[in-house]
Amino acid sequence: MADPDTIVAVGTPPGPSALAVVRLSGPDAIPIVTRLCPGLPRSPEPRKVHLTRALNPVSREGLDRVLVTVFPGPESYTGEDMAEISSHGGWLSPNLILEGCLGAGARLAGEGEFTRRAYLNGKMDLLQVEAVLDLIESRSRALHETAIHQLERGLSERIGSLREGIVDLEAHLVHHLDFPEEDDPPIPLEAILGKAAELVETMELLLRTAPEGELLRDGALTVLAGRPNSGKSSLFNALIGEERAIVTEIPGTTRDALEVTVSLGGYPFRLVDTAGLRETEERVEKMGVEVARRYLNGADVILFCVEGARALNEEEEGFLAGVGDTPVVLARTKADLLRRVGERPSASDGEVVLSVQTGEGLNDLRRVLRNLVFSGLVNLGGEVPVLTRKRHREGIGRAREELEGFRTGLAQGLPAEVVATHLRPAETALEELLGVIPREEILNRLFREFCIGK
Ligand SMILES: Nc1nc2c(ncn2[C@@H]2O[C@H](COP(=O)(O)OP(=O)(O)OP(=O)(O)O)[C@@H](O)[C@H]2O)c(=O)[nH]1
Ligand SMILES: [Mg+2]
Repeated sequence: MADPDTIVAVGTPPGPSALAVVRLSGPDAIPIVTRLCPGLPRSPEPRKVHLTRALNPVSREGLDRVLVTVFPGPESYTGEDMAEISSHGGWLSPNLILEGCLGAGARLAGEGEFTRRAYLNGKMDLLQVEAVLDLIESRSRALHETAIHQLERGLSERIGSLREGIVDLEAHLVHHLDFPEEDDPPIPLEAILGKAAELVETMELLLRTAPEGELLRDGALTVLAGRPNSGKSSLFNALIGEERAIVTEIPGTTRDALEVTVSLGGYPFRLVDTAGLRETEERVEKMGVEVARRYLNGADVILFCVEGARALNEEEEGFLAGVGDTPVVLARTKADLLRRVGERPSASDGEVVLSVQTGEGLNDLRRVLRNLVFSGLVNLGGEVPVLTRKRHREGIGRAREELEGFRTGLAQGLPAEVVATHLRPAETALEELLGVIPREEILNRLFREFCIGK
């Protein structure tokens, strides 16, 4: 590989803040930072913080008082020589320092280029790269925890040991083949079959986390639905903790669908408030009802609002009968009004009695939603690494299929050299998951999601 450029970026978001960090990586990272900060020793002590002044290397004008740390490669994030300059935040300091670095010979980093270099230099595998992205973007504790676990190689180690298991199978099989027929083979066929079954089982355990794991990244699409005036927008506002949707006593208030991602009980939900469902000739409301139906078609869960204790009318029963497999939580709204008449519905499974006025039932609702959508992950309690991307599901799915082909073939008495052809593709699928061999198109797709400075 050609000697890479030295890249630079501001690693913190723009705007007023106490601190900002400009980072450099590449062969000239340390010379550039010593040019920018002439008060630094020529070879600053690694990983030690130096308080000094940053000057524009050309005009010599003072830029800020800064803290500088250098990380000579390979013991750095990217594996290259790196330097970090902590300055005051705001619009100017970090950008003037950035310009100074550019003037001293660095190039502006591309999206995710620091992490790309870390990967290409073997500092992290592809699953860890994805975890960096999830960690930065997570808005719920559940995704955050999963990302940290992945970053600490939780998933990588599991995949790594699956891959070793397959390599072992290959070795056993070779042994089995080489053995003269008259003697007992050192590893009986049953043992090989048993090991293959174990590997398939582990893969299936991982695959079972995928549907909920993938929802951790986007949030479960949760659509509020119900008759006009049933309290959908009020509940939406209460759950997001902000008065985002307009609430009035006039039926048919909401027209546009409003969408906000929130964490409920530590898990991410994409809440959508929609227009109340009813037959209407009013043009705008009718369009709102259409939009509501489109959202409902894609919903992971429906939060169906009905006022108080009243029985569902025919229209509502019809709606619920038509939602197919989509899980429904029935929110019995405006419970504070019920208390006055002393008539309360008894909460049952999938039903929550609540009031946005008193706040009663809201925590129950959060818990019910979490347990309904993320029951698998809640029950696993972090004991199994979670697959959070389609790429993970497809990779392990392919490996599982090949291994299953191997196992059934062997069990049916197909010759060992024939069934052995399943093992290499299974291994390759897992290697691609770890990114053992960099593939340009996978990298490009992934790093497009990053912003500059990561
Ligand atoms: N007392 C009481 N009133 C509520 C409660 N929730 C909603 N309301 C009232 O019910 C009326 C309708 O509430 P919205 O939240 O606008 O109902 P909606 O289902 O969004 O109605 P549309 O947008 O027209 O479909 C408003 O006057 C709210 O103040 C509650 O918990 N208690
Ligand atoms: Mg509304």
